[in-house]
Amino acid sequence: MDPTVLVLNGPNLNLLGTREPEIYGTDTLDSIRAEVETRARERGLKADFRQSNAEHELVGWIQGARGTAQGIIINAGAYTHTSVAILDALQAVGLPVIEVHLSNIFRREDFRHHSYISKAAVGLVCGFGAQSYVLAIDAMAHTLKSSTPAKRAHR
Ligand code: CA2
Repeated sequence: MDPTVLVLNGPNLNLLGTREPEIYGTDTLDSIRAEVETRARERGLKADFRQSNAEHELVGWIQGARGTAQGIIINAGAYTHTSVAILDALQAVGLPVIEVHLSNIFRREDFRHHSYISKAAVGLVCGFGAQSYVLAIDAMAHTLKSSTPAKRAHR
């Protein structure tokens, strides 16, 4: 069975495509979902794509990934900069995590320069709009491939 990647989206990302296109682009979250699902299939993965405005729901989904998903891609939205609870959940679940942002958070306000999520992440993709998610799928496919026992044995 194809490995499952949980793709989580935090608060206000449901508004994509309706406001602030100069920062976040014109893609809607539904169109990003379609792109992510297609790329995941091409890379031999299954994407489980979700969005919530509630921190506790995101924490619950991360906890539930143990035993059901092989990796997590997360755009935690504003919780990126505030949530120790999401960091703790990501560290507890012990799966490879890739952090994603549509915008380049380092070109923006100072308060966006710090991410709690990064501490739990293998890596970070930001600044490429919807393409950040597609690149993160590629990075996750690579990460999962290089951590399979068969591959490790050949190193
Ligand atoms: O660039 C990103 O992906 C962010 O995670 C987006 C968050 C922001 O707080 C982070 O600093 C960077 C905000 C998501 C809000 O999305 C909206 C979309 C359309 C209209 C209004 C907000």
